[in-house]
Amino acid sequence: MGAFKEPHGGELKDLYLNEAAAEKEQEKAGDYPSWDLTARQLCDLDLLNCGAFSPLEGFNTQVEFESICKDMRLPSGVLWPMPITLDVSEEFAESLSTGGRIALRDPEGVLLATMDVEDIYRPDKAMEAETVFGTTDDTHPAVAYLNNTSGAVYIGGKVHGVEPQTHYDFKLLRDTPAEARGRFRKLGWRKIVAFQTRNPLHRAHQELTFRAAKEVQANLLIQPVVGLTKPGDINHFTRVRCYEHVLDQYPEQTTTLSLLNLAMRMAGPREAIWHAIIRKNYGCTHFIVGRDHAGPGNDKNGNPFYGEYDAQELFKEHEEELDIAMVPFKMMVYVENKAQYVPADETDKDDTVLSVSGTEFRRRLMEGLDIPEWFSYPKVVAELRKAHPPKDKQGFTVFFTGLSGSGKSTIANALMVKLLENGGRPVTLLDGDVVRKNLSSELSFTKEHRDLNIQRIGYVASEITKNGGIAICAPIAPYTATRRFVRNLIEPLGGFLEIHVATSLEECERRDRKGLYKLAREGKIKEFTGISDPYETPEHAELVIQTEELSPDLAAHRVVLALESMGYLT
Ligand code: PPS
Repeated sequence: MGAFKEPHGGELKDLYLNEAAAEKEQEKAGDYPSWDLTARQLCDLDLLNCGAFSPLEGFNTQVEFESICKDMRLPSGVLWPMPITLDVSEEFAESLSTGGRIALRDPEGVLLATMDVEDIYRPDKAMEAETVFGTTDDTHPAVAYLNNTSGAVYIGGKVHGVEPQTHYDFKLLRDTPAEARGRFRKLGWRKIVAFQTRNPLHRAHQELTFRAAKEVQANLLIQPVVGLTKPGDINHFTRVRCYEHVLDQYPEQTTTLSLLNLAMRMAGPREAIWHAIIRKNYGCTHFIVGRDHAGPGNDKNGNPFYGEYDAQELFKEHEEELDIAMVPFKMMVYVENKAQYVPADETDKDDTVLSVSGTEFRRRLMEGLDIPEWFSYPKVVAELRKAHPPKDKQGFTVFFTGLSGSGKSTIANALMVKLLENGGRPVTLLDGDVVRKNLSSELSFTKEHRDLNIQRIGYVASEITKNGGIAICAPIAPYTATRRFVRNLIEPLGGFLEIHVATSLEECERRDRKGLYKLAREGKIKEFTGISDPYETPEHAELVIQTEELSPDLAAHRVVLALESMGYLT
């Protein structure tokens, strides 16, 4: 690594056609078979087109794919650790033959690129999982993706970029490698150390990155991933606002921020090498590799997929030929008595070392508890709190289920009034009857239609919950699997409380408020729940209400108490 290496060196494979050629390709593309790119493929194509994946010139052919999987190299011998493949469905593959071209489009149908069909092949996915990710355990998100999401056939061939993808957010923070190199050149930056991240940055990260830059006398590029990261990560909109606050903490003119539209694979050591090659393409001379770089978490036995420092070791093996130097990440800890961060291996034995784990940080955020100033910056914490309000500010769904006439609607109405009296959040009641009149007026009471009805209710409730409101649902919802579907849809977005209104069939029939049971017994209403259609009793409801013992008012009060004890109401 030359000490004053120009940051703008190294050949970039920019795959975009010139304007005239792109126009011609646009005209011809109407006749090509057309493929709508998946979210991951959109990211891959974006980085292929702009040269971030140089020296790749397209999606991997079978020879390239197998060579990358087995040897971590392209057939030419050049180091490249990650297969970049275009997976498609069987049907689409059947419509193709080698020698032709296909059109690659975004979800709106905009033509982004065309591609030569050089190769159509069925990958050995078990081999891919084993060689690239070191496991076939689909707790690994990329293995799960391989097994459950990606198509059975891969298409390989050169890509011809027609139009860059439109990004509507943070436009000024998105750079192609050529633009970043140009920026560095303009600034006179000759040594640049890149920091890759998929998480919000706190004080320890600022200390660490700044120290890393000082250590190698380089400027700093914070380059967070805004494409696809690990499922469950904080969305990039929130993170970017946080990064902008952290940027103010570095001395002026030392550090810059640029977003990378990468679809991460969480492949640990191989991913570190891949990240470094991308950063070299961006004109960086150094790359920070930390503990458990791009780690996917634990496997199904609770053990980490990769060793803590495997990524650093693999990097070291290839550092020479990578032509970008590694700056190994030093864990920084806060020493209270010195009121400063120091590398974990440089503390004295009498030091009081403070730490907040990621899990503890998330817990404090979720519960609205104090986050100490030594841990993060107030502006960062404020952004995170806005995006992840404590439970008493989050949306939630109360999902009543029970037989017709069990009292669901009455209790749901009483609950709605109590919640409105409480104030603070908008309340929407999705009552069975009312939904059937509006949202599901064309549906019957077959199993298929009942499921569709509940899925629609679940979808509306999930949107309300996501946006901080309260949804009260009161359908019969007789099937366990469909109720579980709704729970799974909503739980990641806010609270979910399933309440079984367990009035017995005999009591419902005795009350027969709408006269429906009589008609059902007479066979005048078919597929009537409890009479001629099943009701699967909930086994995991948060609350069971016996209306024979409880007035609607008291039942609604019990729900309020349950919501309070779960933290959703104060
Ligand atoms: S489901 O199974 O959840 O889709 O049912 P749901 O939409 O909640 O049903 C709403 C009301 O439809 C009336 N009704 C019937 N219920 C059950 N089975 C049959 N065949 C049927 N036909 C009409 C019934 O009054 C339901 O209202 P509630 O409020 O539950 O009494």
